[in-house]
Amino acid sequence: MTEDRTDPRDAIPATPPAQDGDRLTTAQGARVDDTDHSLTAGPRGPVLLEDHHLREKLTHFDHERIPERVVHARGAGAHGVFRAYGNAATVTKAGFLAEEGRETEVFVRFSTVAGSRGSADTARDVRGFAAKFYTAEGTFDLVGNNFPVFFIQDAIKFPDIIHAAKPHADREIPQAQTAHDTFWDFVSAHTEATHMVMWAMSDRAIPRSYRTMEGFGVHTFRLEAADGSTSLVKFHWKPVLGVHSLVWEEAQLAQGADPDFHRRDLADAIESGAYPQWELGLQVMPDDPSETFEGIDLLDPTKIVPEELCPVQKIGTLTLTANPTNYFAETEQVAFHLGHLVPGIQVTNDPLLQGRLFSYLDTQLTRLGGPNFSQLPINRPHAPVNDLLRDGMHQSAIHEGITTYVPNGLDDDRPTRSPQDAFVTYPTPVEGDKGRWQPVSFEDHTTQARLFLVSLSPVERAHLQDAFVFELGKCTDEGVRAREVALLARVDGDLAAAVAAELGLPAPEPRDVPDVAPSPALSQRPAEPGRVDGRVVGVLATDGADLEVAGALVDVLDPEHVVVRVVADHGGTVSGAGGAGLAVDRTLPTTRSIEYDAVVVPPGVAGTALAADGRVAVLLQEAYRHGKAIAAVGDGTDVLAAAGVPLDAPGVLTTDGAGALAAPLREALGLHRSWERLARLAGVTD
Ligand code: HDD
Repeated sequence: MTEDRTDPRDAIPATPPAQDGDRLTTAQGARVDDTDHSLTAGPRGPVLLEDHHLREKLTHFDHERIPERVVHARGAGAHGVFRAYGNAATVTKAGFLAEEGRETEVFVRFSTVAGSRGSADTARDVRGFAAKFYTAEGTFDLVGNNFPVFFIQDAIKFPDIIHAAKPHADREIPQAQTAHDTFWDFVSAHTEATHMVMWAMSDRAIPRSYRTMEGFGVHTFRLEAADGSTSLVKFHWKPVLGVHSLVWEEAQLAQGADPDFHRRDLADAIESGAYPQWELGLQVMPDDPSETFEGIDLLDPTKIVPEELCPVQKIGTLTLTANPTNYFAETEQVAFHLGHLVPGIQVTNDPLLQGRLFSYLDTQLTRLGGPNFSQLPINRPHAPVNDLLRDGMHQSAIHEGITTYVPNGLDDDRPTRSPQDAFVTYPTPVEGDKGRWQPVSFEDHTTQARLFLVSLSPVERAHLQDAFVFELGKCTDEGVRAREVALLARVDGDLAAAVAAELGLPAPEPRDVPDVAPSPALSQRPAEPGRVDGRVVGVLATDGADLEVAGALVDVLDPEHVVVRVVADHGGTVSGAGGAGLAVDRTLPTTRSIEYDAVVVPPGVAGTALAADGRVAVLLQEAYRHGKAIAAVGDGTDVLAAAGVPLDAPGVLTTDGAGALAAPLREALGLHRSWERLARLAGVTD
């Protein structure tokens, strides 16, 4: 006789227990009455070893940290969705790219490279742009940066460049920056870094926001279409809001005033419904056996293919719609890997890419404590998984059966294998002698560095020059500075001479420089006003001022997701001239100019204690120096004048009435900065 019993295995929770029920419990589910007092022998006696709750609590806490990423330690993530246009079907069979209208969940992590997890967001650095697509055919990771090139051509040098960029080994300074001897010692000796160094010294290295950054897959990938044809491609992310940067002083200020500047911006934008968007684009090139395009070696990660030679074809849109619920569980534990590939996307022989294929899996083993990291919620594929991997640290699946191998006769030879819809490595021919080779086509290190330089607008070039002066000025070794300046002379004689002069070095010997035509797509200087979502306008306010302007701006700019913030001399509310109250968003002690893309002075502020506060003058002067729109309504002009802001300067808007301000202010925000003013300040012609 069989008893009608339930299977006790059914009671095993499918997911790890967390926050189940209202009662506080131990990790074993025993209810807890007091978590604030240790078990002691009498009110003043020693703590007892017997206190299992205390020991569990402290032990768990002691192990709360995992090793931070050796690079890209500081990051911010978000969830979103990718929607394919369908036009990529001609080049790839990857369903998430090829099928019109197909939506795929994505998790993106943005990061800086050099700084540790607690470093500031606005350091001059490359930004990581890593996207995990949870496709129906398996997970695909596009692990890119906001620069299209890299410092080195071969992964074997990666530990060296990173050691050189990280803080000095003796004192562990400086944090999160390349403005020090070892970095410049390395890049001045490894001339292949020259192109990337130009990007790193440009405004691209200090983005205004993650939302206004381009992203690049950097390497050339091989796409495979349903008909078996292949092409060589480069991936691009194009931000719908345009590409915009901070200016250097602003980036430096933010490091103190708001070290979470980018992280906050991303989370606030998503929370307010100003969903960040990028279009994914492809540069598609023939899969020629030479693996070159117009003479550019496509396996060299220090080279771009100018968009003018091969336009970027947009194939879908990524929209970030949700912030992580838990930073550690999602942003910290997400594990990217270039080997996470799906049918239709193949790697090439780029030696940097090849080394990365090893490093990313390897690093997760230490960082996430073992080989089962793909079982962590954020790393779980959204496609069905049926692998033959078993056991190991942190195994949380309960596998069934005894046949952990194939072929097998005990389970009908399951799981089945077939090339149908599988990732099958594309058969590219390989031959050659084993050796540590340096391809001749990898030897030109200056042409594209110059291409980048000559493509910049005059203001961007001036900023780049200032960045060289700052960074090399922080190097103490004169030999390092001189070597870098000599290298610069191979890119541009004027730039090298100007940097040398500011450093107090002799002018470098003139060198022949390559003759290149500019690629206008490389400049960030906008030709016309773009979108303004998430931009912030600060309105100075004090009791008795005419605050109608704030309301007028909200009416016009709010539908475009512009945030209008009231900045006052006290918290709570300010009452305007008409008596109406306005909630205060920021007070002088807690704010700094970096928080605003434009500053507005309404009528009635002049002559008040607010206007006389030195911090208002600093705020306006910084906004002026940083090329931001500054507006004054009525006698607000007196406040600008008192702060030394020239009323006739470009980007300084003065009107009599609140209503007339919104349209010109919107236009100024759309241009990001007054480029004309920045040009005047830099002493160049725009
Ligand atoms: Fe890398 C992290 C991007 C070269 C080794 N890398 C990492 C991240 C990004 C990139 C965005 C952060 C991922 C995240 O948010 O978790 N890395 C790049 C790009 C490169 C590049 C665009 C050149 C084109 N990386 C590169 C090389 C190596 C590595 C040549 C080693 C041979 N990268 C790593 C790593 C990291 C990493 C050590 C640290 C944490 C991680 O992988 O998961 O394995």
